[in-house]
Amino acid sequence: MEAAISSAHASGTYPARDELTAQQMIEIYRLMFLSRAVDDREILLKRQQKIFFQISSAGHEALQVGAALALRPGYDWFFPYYRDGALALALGVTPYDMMLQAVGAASDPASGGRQMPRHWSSRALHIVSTSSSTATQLLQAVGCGEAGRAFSKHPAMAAKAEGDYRAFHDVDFHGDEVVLTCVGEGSTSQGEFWEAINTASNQKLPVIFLVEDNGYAISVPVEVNTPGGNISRLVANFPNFHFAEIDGNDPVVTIRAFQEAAAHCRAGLGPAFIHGHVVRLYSHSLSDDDKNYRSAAEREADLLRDPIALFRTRLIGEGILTVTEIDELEHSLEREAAEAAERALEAPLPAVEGITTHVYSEDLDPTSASFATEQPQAAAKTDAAPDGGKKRAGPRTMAELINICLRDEMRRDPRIVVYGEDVADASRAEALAEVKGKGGVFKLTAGLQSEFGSDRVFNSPLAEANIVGRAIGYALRGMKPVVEIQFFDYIWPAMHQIRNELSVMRWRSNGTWAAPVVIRVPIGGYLTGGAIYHSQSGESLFTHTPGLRVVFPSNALDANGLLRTAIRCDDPVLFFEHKRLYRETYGRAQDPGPDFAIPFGKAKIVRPGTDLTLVTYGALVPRALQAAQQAQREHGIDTEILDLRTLNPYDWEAIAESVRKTNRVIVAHEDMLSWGYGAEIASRIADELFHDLDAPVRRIGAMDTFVAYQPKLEDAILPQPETILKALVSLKGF
Ligand SMILES: Cc1ncc(C[n+]2csc(CCOP(=O)(O)OP(=O)(O)O)c2C)c(N)n1
Ligand SMILES: [Mg+2]
Repeated sequence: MEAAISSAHASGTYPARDELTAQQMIEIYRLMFLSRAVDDREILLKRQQKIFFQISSAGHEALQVGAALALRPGYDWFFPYYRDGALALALGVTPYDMMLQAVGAASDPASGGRQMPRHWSSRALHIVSTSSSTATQLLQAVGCGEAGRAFSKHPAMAAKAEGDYRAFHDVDFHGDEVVLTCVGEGSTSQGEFWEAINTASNQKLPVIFLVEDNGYAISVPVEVNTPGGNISRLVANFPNFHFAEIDGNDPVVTIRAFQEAAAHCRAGLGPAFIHGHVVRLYSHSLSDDDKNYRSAAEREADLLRDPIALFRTRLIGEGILTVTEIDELEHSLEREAAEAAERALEAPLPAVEGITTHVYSEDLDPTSASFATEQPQAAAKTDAAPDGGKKRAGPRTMAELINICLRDEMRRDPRIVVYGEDVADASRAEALAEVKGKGGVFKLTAGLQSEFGSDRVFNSPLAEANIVGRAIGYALRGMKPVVEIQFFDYIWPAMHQIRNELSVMRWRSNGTWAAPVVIRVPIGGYLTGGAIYHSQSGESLFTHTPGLRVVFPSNALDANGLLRTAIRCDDPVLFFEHKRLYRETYGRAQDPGPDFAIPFGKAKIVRPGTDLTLVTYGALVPRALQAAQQAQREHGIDTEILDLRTLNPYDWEAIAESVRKTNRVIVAHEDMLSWGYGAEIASRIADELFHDLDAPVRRIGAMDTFVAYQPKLEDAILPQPETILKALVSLKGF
């Protein structure tokens, strides 16, 4: 891409107004006017139906140009939002880049035609890929700031390594770097806004939050979103912040404000909050008409505060430019925008064949042989499990082998951080002299803080979007967050970050950015008393999300080997851990050692058989084994059981091979039957293996309801070994 740093930056950091040269004043005007000219040209193209969407920066230019000129592209980090055209331009995105976005050209540097225009992205400038979701970027900015601090404090973390995701993530950082993230005033109503300033404040992170307050969120005026109508008043008590509420229509004021904010952040004093009052001169977007909800008087009052008109008058009034000179400058900028548009309209469009490129990493394939070290190493040493288990040899539980894998990987890879609710041994680390430590409600992270310190293992606030949003920010910088959502039942506040950000980051940025986060999630029922909020399943909601890898081990050894692959690979992974299996006698194993990995997408035949195939995973594996043994004993039915182990990718070849042999198949899972994971597998079997089937494809799943507290109800709701036995007998007799 054309990532030329604008001439304003090339001339260095801007001085305060009384020191701004005439040349710098003209440069500010040039950037503001160019931004407006690009907006206006895009609007024309949209009216001519040559592009398909437009959303402008009109009225926000002085605020955004001020921000850009006070900061350093390619050094500081930027998490903008869709209205930040002038910011992007002033950071170094060119009008041609913008027009390529508008057209949706193959060479659109932000997304290759995948995203709407004005969804920015430039690795060279450190502009992280932007989504349409309001406020998700704020938590990512916080994680980015944390990562920068971690690298500065522990430079060894940045070391390059071959053989895992680190080979594809070069790290750059500066001890005094700043992160800027921008948001509209309406979007400050999102919970994630508050979650972000919470952590930035608490950790004194060098993040500048810019609220661009144009008084409207589409048609909703500020007083509806913000009690009292002023966000500055509401945030004023957050500690460690530098606050500034400013007139965002005057670029001299805005540059000064951002310089002061950046100085506060660079000095390590904490985050900054800049609340800029601006005007929205055009409607929300070209799909909106503000005449439908704003009075004429109000719109006209905004026009009088147009930052470009005001600055134009000032340049002329101060004798910096004559009317003729400024007219000439404006004409040349309009021509620049028009020429950029003409060139972009000629640019080749993206090829249809490339649509699925970058859904997953193109560099590191977690199904590949490099992850196939499945032969466990020679008998493990008798190290104590970090959760304080007694020194002993012998088989380990799934909980222990997950804990051991985390420990081994953290020893090997300094870029791993582990956090979530209650995962630390003790946030007040001094207490560890006299207490054992918590280490997770299921003790899966026990001992990790004690060994690796509080910079690498720590508690998050009780806020799931906070956990995942920050993890994305960490991962964008090349770190490996392995975070925990305490119970699957509480993953929903993070769903927005997972579905609209984590999974899509690589695809939407056309391979420029990636967020290979691991999210460990205890899941499932059969707990006796877990009920609705501690026993649900729901994995198909995540397998229905492209971009995510979904893992669901049924035993200790698989959990250990698959978690290692999850951590080393370069895709985001949802790692489901069945709570009932954590300490089960079934599936215990010796510690296989620190290099044991299992590739994704390889099912395991846990019981070979000839009469029919049972495809399953998770807690149904031991239940299926029990049913199959009984079926053999009492009915002479020889069942082959396939444990899928990973749900996306899944091992279609193994399923097909088994079905071709047995000609009968049942897909069984703990999750609800309707629209469940089995529906997809059953449908594909019916479609592709129709001629190999001697009987219909059957499915087993929970009743289409929630998991109940009373064990009698839970037993009836979830599939039991008897349910499976019945299905085996029925299908064999079909
Ligand atoms: C999570 C989410 N909800 C709703 C929308 C639809 N939407 C897009 S912009 C917008 C208004 C945003 O207003 P504000 O934050 O004030 O920013 P402005 O557009 O005024 O700059 C809404 C509701 C969205 N993009 N994301
Ligand atoms: Mg607004």
